[in-house]
Amino acid sequence: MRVLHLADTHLGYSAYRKATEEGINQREIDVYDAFTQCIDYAVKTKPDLVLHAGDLFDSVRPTNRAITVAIQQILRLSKENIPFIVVSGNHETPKLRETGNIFTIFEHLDHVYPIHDNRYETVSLQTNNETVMIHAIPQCQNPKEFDVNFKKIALDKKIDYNLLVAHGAVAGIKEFKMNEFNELFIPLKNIQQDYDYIALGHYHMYTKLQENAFYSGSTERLSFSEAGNQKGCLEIDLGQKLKHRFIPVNIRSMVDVPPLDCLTLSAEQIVRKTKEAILSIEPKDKIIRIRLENIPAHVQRGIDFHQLRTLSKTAVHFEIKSSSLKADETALSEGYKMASLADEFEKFLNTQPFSEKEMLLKLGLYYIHKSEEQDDSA
Ligand SMILES: [Mn+2]
Repeated sequence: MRVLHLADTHLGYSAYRKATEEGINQREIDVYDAFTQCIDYAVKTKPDLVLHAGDLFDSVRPTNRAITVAIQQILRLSKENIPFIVVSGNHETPKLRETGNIFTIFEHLDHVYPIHDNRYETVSLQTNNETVMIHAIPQCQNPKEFDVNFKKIALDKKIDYNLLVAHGAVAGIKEFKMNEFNELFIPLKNIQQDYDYIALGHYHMYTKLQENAFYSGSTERLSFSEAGNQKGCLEIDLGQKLKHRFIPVNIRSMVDVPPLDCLTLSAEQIVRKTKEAILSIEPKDKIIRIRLENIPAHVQRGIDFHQLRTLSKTAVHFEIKSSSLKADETALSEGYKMASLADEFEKFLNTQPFSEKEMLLKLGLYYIHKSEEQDDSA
């Protein structure tokens, strides 16, 4: 029996400002494309079933476009008679039950099994004379409810395969968490039962937890912390011995350049090194982050950030994160006392190269006093 396992497709996610010619956010399109590639693979290779371990959508109320993409792609599986079992993840599960789950729109599609009602459900199928039971645990309202659901699981030893599909952060020696406020933890003991396969979602990095348990990871890179990860889905062969194969999708390059320590560098050196980094990346169509750390305050002012941005304008997204020297910051906050707004304004004006300082000072003070009078009378 062959199973395709995917998770964390986050349909409806968008980021950065770059838009397509049609005016749609480029990253939103990228995310749809990655999901579509997984469905392409399923349609081509016809697995016995497809498991989606949650966070199909990025939010509780996905846009019409995200819903349309989901329906279109899931219908392709349905038409091929490929069962699709999907559990609701923390991103699409509403905090209040009365909001209703978007997964209800899948309820009347043939061969589609959306599991979203905050409770353990099973799906029993028969394919090629083999029987399989899928134990599915969606996101729940709280950790206690989640735990109670795991305790309800009963494996059926009479059938050929028992599979588990769940969404959450497995916690044992290491925690596979995303640091999201509503994430739920799956104690390692809950996945050490006698399952033939455990399909997990939530953690975005493709990870083998044990012989029979995997996170397939997300299908696109949703933050710079995922810059180095390959993305895709997992093909599982459940024969005498479990075989797994990672199926990579073709996605946009994301480059997170290792931070540059600028403590002892001049502005010119920083610009030169950053230029070199940009040119070696070949920015076109890529997503790039460059971090400049510990820049002394007086050096920071001499860096031509505009010039560096121009060099990378063919990128889909380019950001320079610069942090000034920590020591400077503390010195400022300890030794610095804020004077009155009028005094601060006068001091500031004296540092500026304007020729009509007298007039600006008079005008500025007039408005400051007027505003303070208003505050007093309010
Ligand atoms: Mn999640």
